[in-house]
Amino acid sequence: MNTTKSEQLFTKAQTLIPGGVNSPVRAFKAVGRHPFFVERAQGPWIIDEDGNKYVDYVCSWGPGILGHAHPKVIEAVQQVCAKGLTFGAPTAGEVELAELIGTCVPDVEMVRLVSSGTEAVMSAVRVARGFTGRDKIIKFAGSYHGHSDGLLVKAGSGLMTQSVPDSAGVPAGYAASTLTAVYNDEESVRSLMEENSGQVAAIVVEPVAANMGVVPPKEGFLEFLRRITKEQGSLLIFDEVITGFRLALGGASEYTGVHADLYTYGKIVGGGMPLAAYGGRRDIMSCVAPLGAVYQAGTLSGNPVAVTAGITTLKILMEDTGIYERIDRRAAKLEAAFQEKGLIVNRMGSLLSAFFIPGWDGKEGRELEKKKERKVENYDDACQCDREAFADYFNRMLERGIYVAPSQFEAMFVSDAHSDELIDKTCEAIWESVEEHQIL
Ligand code: KE4
Repeated sequence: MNTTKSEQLFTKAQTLIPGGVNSPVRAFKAVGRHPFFVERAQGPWIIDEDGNKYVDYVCSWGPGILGHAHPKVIEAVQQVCAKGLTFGAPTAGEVELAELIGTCVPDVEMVRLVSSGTEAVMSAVRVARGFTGRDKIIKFAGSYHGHSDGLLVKAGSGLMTQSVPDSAGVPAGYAASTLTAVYNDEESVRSLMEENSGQVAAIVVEPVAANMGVVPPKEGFLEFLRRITKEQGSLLIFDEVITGFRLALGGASEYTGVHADLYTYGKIVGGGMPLAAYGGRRDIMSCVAPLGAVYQAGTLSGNPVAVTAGITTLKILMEDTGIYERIDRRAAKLEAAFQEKGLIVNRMGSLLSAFFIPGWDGKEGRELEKKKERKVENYDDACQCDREAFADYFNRMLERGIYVAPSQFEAMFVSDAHSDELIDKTCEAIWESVEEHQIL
């Protein structure tokens, strides 16, 4: 595969941009090769600067549920651009998008548009603190909620309750108000809530975790979080930046039947443009300035071009909810292909991850207990993966023209543009790529 132009661009980019990329995961460091530079994308295809074509299962980390450059979205964006790119003043489109979000997710009685998922979650947490008058929040090890200081934390060694910064530059003081529990572990949540009774403003959870690989909630886990937050006077925040409008039109709350107090959205809600949102109960959102005392603002919040992409995308999804059955069915085919090769796969709807868990235990080469009993139900489980085996699989898939996320801890996304024929081609590539590993 000729990658000359991408290599030249990457060399130059690294002299101008940290790591040569504008978001770390794009640097392909986990898979030991330089990234390709995208020239254009269409439907399920991404074409790089050297003309290589890939079937894209990253879908820009989630926004691309309709496939790239959907004609209706492109046409709507082109038309609205001609009217001006940004005004810093309210527009009718913002009202329409707010109404559409509330139609899709009735729990979202009021919503504020922002420019990124990070901003949405950061703001939702601030609102929860302002509404409850409490400082502490609980998140889960392995979950990612954007790069705001208070959420760039991880479980401290030893005491699970103490979080430590997960990035340089995050003051210990910020981490101190964030407690870290274990996903799918009710006891870890209960003990934190009891130790910090009356101090927890909110539990922030990915209702289907997708940043440690895909890890669905165990039966009853979300219902437990709903109960214990109510008991403790804390709020429940569903971070649906990935799951929103993907698992169902109403996201995880529709898919699971569990209802949160606040929700955050990104990716799909902006139709691929820089737009995200946070919203929920009217009494809580009434705390947001200028209505209430919780300040949050943004020059490009509710940007008319991004809003148009979001409106067009949501309308397409609302007019053809059959998309969800189609993408779920196709994702199930991929799941089966991985399972036939003995891999552990977690899937929820059109979100899935195959985990490269070593078939052998350490150097002794002793076979682990039967792989089929192995599960990935939290971050510690996910960290057992053989990342070298994953990197080999990634590169073998890329050589076959299939682009999956360049990290074991990211999800595989299926879009409506992935035809059954492409899914079958991908299954063959999986059988060939995984076949050559000795981890099974
Ligand atoms: P952004 O600020 O990247 O728009 O959203 C942050 C965010 C918040 N919540 C969840 C559940 C998320 O997954 C994300 C961002 N997702 C990553 C991929 N897992 C974005 C890709 C990247 O960081 O480049």
